[in-house]
Amino acid sequence: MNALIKATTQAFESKFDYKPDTLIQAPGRVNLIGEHTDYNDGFVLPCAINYQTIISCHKRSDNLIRVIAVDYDNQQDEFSLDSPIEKHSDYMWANYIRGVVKHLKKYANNIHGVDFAISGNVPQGAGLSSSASLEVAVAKMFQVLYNLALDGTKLALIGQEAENQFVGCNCGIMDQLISALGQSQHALLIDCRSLEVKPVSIPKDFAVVIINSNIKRGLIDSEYNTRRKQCEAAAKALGVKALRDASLDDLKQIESTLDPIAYKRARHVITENERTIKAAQALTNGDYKLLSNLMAQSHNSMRDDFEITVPAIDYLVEIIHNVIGEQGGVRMTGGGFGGCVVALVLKDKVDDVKTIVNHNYVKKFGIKEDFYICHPSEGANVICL
Ligand code: GAF
Repeated sequence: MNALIKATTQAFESKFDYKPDTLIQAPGRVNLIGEHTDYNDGFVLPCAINYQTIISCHKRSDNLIRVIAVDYDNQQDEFSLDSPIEKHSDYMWANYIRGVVKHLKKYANNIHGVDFAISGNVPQGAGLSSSASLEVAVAKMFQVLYNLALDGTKLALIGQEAENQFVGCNCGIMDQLISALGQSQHALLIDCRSLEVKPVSIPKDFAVVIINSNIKRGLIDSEYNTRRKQCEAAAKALGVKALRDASLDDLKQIESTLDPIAYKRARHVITENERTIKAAQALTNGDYKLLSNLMAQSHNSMRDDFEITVPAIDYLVEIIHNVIGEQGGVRMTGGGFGGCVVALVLKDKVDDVKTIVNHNYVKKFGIKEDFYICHPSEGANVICL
């Protein structure tokens, strides 16, 4: 984090010729269980991680927004709050910022301009929510600089609105919400309908290990939208508002009339909701055998029913499961089609996991993995030096 603070502060000073007075951070996330359930009004169990977006900033007295993207060769964007905010024609990164500002303006009419510099170390395109952390960091910056009466949930909703309506990705609320509300040493059980959150303690002797397959997440946008439509079709056939409202028995009753693919998608969501609630309970009770089984079932369901895993990810899950057994759990995390595996591992087993993956993964798939040993972290806040 110190390197990011230094880089953003230096970029700010050299471009704007004065010193920033506020530092903001917003984390990426890893989801322990509850995949593709958020947009079905269901349950998720993510934790914020100690990889984040950092912003060095200072408010302005006029209505200009000036921003430097340190990680994109110090590219710069500039726009005014006085004009309609349109998409940037060249810089994709700028659209996350423009989108947040455009949507934030609807809920805060007393904001003015800001100068800021951004950098982050959440791996991009790995399913660890680098974009959500950027959106939430920008929303948090305005909230802090202009003392806005918007809580973390509202900031997350603004980030999601920006992503859905401005960037054009139809994501659920999980990523922004955990980036805004994460708690140190806890995962959050989130009810994605009521947006109620319940902290679930992660035992100190466990590490949250993320293994990046480095498989580029191809087709993620189109496949994500297809999955959403299939879930909506299943909910409609069941006569419920969202799959959250259906049971496995309800689903079985309409099996003969439902498209078989929609049936499998719905079965994943319905069973994943049950597993997520049970997993939160298992963590609370210290029942790691149950947690291990639930994470294994979750992975199999993503592989067989939701069909969002790839062979390299299935392989990583299999070899890691063989090492940790029933003392912890492992599964793919995030939207799917590549990306990362998450493992809850006893700290004294972390080296064994690294060794088995180091020895086998590159040999079999010709790609080198990356490891991130994480700890569950605080959501978006002001960094006090
Ligand atoms: C992506 C989305 F952004 C989330 O809202 C969620 O649906 C997730 O995929 C799958 O669980 O991260």
